[in-house]
Amino acid sequence: MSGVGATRASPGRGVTRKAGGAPPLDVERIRRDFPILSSTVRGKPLVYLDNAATSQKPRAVIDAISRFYAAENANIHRGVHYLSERATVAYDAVREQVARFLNAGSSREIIFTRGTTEAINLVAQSYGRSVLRPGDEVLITGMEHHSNIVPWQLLCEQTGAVLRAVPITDAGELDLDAFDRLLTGRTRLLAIVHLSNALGTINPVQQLVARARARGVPVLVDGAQSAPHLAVDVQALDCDFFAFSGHKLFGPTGIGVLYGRESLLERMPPWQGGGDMIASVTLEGSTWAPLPAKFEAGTPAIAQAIGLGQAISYLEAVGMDAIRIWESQLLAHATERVRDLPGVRLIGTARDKASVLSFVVDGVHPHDVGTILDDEGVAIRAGHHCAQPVMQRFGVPATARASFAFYNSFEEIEALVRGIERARQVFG
Ligand code: 7TS
Repeated sequence: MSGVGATRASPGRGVTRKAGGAPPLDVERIRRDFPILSSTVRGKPLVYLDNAATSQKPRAVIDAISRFYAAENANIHRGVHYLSERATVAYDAVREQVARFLNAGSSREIIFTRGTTEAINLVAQSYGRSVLRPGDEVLITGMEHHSNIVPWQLLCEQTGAVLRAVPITDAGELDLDAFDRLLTGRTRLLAIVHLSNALGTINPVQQLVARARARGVPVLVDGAQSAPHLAVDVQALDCDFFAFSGHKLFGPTGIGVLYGRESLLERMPPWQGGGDMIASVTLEGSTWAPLPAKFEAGTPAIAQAIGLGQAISYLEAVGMDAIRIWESQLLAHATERVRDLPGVRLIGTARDKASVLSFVVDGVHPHDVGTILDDEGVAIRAGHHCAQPVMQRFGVPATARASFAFYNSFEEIEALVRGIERARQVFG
């Protein structure tokens, strides 16, 4: 590993272990690793509850990126010189790290992309376009982010295939009977969100993958929201594709990951052509590089990959299990406090949820809730969350959404509650 990976943050500082028990988080100490969390906005301490949109970055990530540009910058896979070799080693080491993080069988199964959106488009355009015929079906659900809807709509227009969606219940869970009816001999691909960004629902992905694979249907899992909050094991899930974004996982923007089952990736054609993805080029034709390079045309996001590696190291030092426990406590407390406020309706009350609390307040537009909260230094998101079909299903134009990360505290939930109460006083 190059010097890039040698200086690790010490997230372990932020974690204390109790003998015998689960390791609780020392949130105060963790927060000190995230410079932005000690800032003020509009004269108030920042309360950052918009983690589903993007998460904040620990100093380790910020420093790794600036160190790369200050001391190690070079292009990869092409230079014979010292810096290029080091950058190549550092970049390739992150691929190994991601493979371990997801428990992939091999780093050949890890493709770097710009993010979840690009990863899904890659599967649609490479796998989907080469496999789908008129009348074939792609199955999604009614709780997908637009980035797991629109690429399939484009693909269906290109191929004559048909897009179907599993409906959701009033609680925001998948209708599993409908799922069984919609998964048919015509289904060629199932694309399903792991953790819904608009509702917080955790879908029973392992069970759904088993049902799909029993019928020979490959499955893509949109892990944009799950990877930062749940321990992910792609071999246990047995999915064929899994996508996530670096910037939601405490890493930089501009980098994401597509995990793909090697046997499928081997059969898929490239989706973009250019440097680095070829074995040889003549003016008459070209042959492709082996995995994973076949799917990574052009100079990749090198510094961002290195930042992502640091983010994963940080998360692993804190511990995904400890994170899950703390975030469950936060969500349970926030749910209780917000649900009990007069005039508030929660959107998304699934039995299995994580990190997301969506709600509407009687007589107050979600944008007004967001503006009043912003006045108090509380950052939430108000809108359709790029999940318009979810809004249509629940008959609301938008929701207010607080979304949590492991650095959030119970005090911050009180700030959220005070802000919602104020919004009711001002507008209600
Ligand atoms: N899938 C899900 C479930 C998401 O929540 C998002 C982004 C994406 C895909 C797309 O990720 P990207 O990194 O490629 O843009 N979700 C949100 C959100 O909830 N608020 O802003 C972005």
